[in-house]
Amino acid sequence: IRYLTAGESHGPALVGIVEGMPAGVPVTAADLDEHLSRRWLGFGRGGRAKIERDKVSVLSGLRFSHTMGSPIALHLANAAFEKDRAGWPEVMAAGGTGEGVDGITMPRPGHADLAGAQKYGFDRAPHGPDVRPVIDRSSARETAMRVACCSVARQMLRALGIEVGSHVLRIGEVGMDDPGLWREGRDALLASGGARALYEAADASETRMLDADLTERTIAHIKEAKAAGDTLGGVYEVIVTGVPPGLGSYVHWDRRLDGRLAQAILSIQAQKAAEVGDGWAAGRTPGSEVHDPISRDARGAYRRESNHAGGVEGGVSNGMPIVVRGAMKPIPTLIRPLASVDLETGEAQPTRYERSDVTSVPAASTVAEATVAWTIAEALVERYGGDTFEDLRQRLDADRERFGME
Ligand code: EPS
Repeated sequence: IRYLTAGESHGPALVGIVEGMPAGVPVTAADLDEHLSRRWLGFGRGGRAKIERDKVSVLSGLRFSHTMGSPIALHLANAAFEKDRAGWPEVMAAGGTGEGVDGITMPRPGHADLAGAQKYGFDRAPHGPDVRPVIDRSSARETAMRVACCSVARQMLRALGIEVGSHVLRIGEVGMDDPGLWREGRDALLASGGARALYEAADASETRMLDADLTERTIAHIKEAKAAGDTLGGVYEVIVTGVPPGLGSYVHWDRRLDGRLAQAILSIQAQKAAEVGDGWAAGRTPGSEVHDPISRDARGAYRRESNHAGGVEGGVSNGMPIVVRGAMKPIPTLIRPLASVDLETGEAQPTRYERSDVTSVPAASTVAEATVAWTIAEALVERYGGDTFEDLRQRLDADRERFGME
């Protein structure tokens, strides 16, 4: 299965194509909209959050609330295109010559601006340098269409009893560093309702954190950062429950599930690190405390008492929940100026402020749910194949029986 997105942040729309989904997967536009609205959760978003509504239009591929096996084409309008008074229809016009449109000549440190302009030649565009094309496609606005596309796969997982959820562990300096403080609460949620219970509990917090006291302290920290003209990054965790053993493979580098999960995280704008299971901590812990002992229950099913591996051993899912964490850098558009150089004059000059978010870690955590869901769905379709959802489900059920999964 694969998907493509197109669209600029301040162009008229985002579009996406999802290809290769089996026929017969139950999906509606409302299912996709639910995850799109979750992407706007979280304290610390800026002015654009008040403008966008993000309701998807399904142009093809679904009939009577099910996939048909044909490509699924999705459309999301950018409300900012019309509603902003920035003249986007002129600035982003597909035709004409662009004469009279001011170029953006100040690359912002931390954005794709300078490297992107050098790559595509916008540092010497027809009417002088203009990094606008880089800004607009590298923007995390694109994640709206990614969430829509990946949510199709996510609905397939849901119909198979596989759920994906996330919660935020840290924003800036405030975080849940001691896993002893939150692991029990998280595991109780997972035991009661799988990863869906986890994301629903996180959604109830303005920072998507499981601890109420920490949510309060984090909101205060975000307010301080905003007052100081600064921005904040953070760390979040994505968990997948209901995954059978056997997804991914150890036989070749690009089939390893853990490598593919890391790509799912690092493919998201502004993410700088990904870890599976104990991740970095495994590098400083002795083997006797890292590896998850194997046992067998009365029914003959293999069990693990712990999950330091994060559900993946040798690049193959082992039947335990998949655990992946991501780290996001602070948003590089700051009120406080950063040192840069004007591409027009070559002179040193501080950056100019544009509208931005103080933090979007809660949003990133929901986008990571989507991209991780896609990776799991892709590995599932590889293993069980199927032009029809029913065939895939029957093969998965047979495996679950074999492995003694309830
Ligand atoms: C973004 C900058 C902001 C965010 C945007 C991502 O947009 P603007 O430049 O129009 O203020 O609001 O996020 C979204 C639009 C979104 O849908 O999440 C950026 O530069 O990445």
